[in-house]
Amino acid sequence: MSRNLTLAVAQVGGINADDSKPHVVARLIGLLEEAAGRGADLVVFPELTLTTFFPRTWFDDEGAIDRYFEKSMPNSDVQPLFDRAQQLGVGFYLGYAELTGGGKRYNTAILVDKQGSIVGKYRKMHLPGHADKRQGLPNQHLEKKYFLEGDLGFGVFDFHGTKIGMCLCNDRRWPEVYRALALQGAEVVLLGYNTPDFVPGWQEEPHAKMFAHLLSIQAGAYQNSVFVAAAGKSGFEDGNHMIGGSAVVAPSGEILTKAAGEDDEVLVVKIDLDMSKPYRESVFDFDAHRRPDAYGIIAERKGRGEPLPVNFSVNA
Ligand code: CDV
Repeated sequence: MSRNLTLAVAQVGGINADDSKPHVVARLIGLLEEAAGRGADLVVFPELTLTTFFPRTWFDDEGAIDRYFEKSMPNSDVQPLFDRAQQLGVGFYLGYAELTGGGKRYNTAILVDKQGSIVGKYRKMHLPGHADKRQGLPNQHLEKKYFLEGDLGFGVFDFHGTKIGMCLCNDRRWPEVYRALALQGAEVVLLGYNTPDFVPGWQEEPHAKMFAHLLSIQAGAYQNSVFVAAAGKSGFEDGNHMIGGSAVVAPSGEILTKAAGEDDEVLVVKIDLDMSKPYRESVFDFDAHRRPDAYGIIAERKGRGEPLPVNFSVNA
């Protein structure tokens, strides 16, 4: 008997700095209702869903960023989303800026089950950008200034019988992320992202940005026999453009569904979780074929200044 999960990806068009959180949450509830109406079990929202992508802005007044951070979750602004999801019997993944009681700031995602309980949490590990103020540029990318590196590792969480891994935006470009999750048995990897056209020091043609985004999630899915569900905040936000391309990818690496535009858009796809089996039991049977003993051997020996294996030759 096949094991199915109906996955929804809620792409969110731009959110401007003066959009209030209740207004944003009402918008998310609209997307959630559409997804639930189309049979979704789980809805994926983007990274930093509740606010504009504020790391593009340098604030001289450190306190000015506080309004973008959530001091608790759920809180009074976000509770209506939790309540509506629980009423509809649908779970969700939500990215937001977290400020802990101890004053630490993280770029965070949570997984909420169909009963409205938070059953998983992830704090972004690969923080791109810089911490210094770059002069003469249209915008900054200050994730290294505003967030600490995540301290929770890459966890896998149970969502009503499905094993879910989570990551955020830049994480999707790092193959180790999917592998760390797949080695723990993840079946579906959830990803929220904000990918601006302009990133200081990282120039790519717009078409190359979309290509690299899709390449990363398709390769991650295929090489690890997982589904990847990616939700972007996209389009124009405070005058800055971010790519769309929200999508669901199968363990074959094929795109099952992809956003048509850059506005609010709900994608729904019913997946058969056992589709990963033929891959996991053959070409990507990790226990049978992976060679963790071999991968590090040359690099590690070189790093330690030790001689290479006697017969080692680059031409061997
Ligand atoms: N929010 C992100 O992590 N953005 C990065 C880049 C564009 C800085 C990304 O990998 O999409």
